[in-house]
Amino acid sequence: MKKLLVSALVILISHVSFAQFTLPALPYAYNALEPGFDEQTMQIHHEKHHGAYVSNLNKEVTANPALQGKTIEDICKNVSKYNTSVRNNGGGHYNHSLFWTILSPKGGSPSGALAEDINKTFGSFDNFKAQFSDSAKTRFGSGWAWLIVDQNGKLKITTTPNQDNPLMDVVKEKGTPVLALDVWEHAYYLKYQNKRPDYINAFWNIVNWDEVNKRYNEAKKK
Ligand code: MN3
Repeated sequence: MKKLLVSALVILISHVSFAQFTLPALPYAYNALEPGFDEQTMQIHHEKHHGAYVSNLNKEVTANPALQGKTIEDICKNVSKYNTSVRNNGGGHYNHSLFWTILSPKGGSPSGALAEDINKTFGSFDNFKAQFSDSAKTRFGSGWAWLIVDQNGKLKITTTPNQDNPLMDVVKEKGTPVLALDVWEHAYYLKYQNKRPDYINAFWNIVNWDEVNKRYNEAKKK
């Protein structure tokens, strides 16, 4: 019996040590972003969709020693070295981890250097919102809209298909993401059905601009 317990424990510990990536807890309750992002969508999106990216990515890590000990940023930056499952699930994990942190029930607007840069680059905050919304609306199929600091330190709006992101060495427009919007149907279909523009409008009321400011300042230092 004792032996059995010990081997069960060993199996458990070795299993845990292989979980290189974990599903991060949301920094707010599932219903905190209501009415814009509804509770049921948030729960399924976080637990089931993001959860699946994490567990599939961990399966790839177990199968491929080259991934072991690597950060998710590192994997994204060198994603051309790995298979499609790493690209899709690694991207899915990075993108959603970022997405949850740039949302907040508080809302608000950009401030400081980011606000100035947005005005300088896009003319005004309203122009920026219009251009970003338009990119998000017209991203065909599943994908993401981004505000990035590009390799020349300039703000830029981009989109990527599937779970690709601007860190990846396979995308055309590279940079450090500071704001992200998931435009997969799973992000909005329960509440908004086919009305992606309504979901995008709701997004603007729940952006965590403190976090976006922080990401912008860090990206500019690079
Ligand atoms: Mn998603």
